[in-house]
Amino acid sequence: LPENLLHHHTHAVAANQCCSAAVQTIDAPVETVWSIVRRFDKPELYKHFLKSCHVILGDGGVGTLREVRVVSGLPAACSTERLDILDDEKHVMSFSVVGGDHRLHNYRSVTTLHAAAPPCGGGGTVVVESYVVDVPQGNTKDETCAFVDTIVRCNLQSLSQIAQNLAKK
Ligand code: A8S
Repeated sequence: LPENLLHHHTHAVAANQCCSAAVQTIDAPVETVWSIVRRFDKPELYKHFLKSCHVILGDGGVGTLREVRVVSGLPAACSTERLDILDDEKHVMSFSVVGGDHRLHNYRSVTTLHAAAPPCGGGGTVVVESYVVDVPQGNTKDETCAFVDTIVRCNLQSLSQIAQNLAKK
């Protein structure tokens, strides 16, 4: 296992929190996938549950704050998020939710990209995304993880589609 993989995906999880991770292989080079993931100002490029994003502070580097608005039909309206890690060499990005009108308090996620090794997917990318979040009042850990896992998996599938299309051009 890559050394930074365990490091970045090891979270301190309090008693009232839950955590999980998702993995997605993508048939596109790491740099292509990274060009999408690193754009903290444009998450709606691949997160289809978001309808808009505005940077409210910063220039896209660590410390930048964004406010995203969520499509209707979800138990959420908006979220304020801070960029915590953006490492262009190691391909690590992390953000945390610092406010907003939704139920995922203290959500924090880390996304890392890894070059896929031959024979399975040489030239491709393996994306690992892990998160930790408070379990909302009235919900169980399992319910919370099921809700978040669904969103994260949709985002990673859409990231895969977009990166693969970019790579083909
Ligand atoms: C991400 C991951 C998640 C985003 C969640 C889990 C969210 O944007 C949506 C619905 C919610 O209820 C919470 O990488 C929140 O964006 C789609 C508004 C935070």
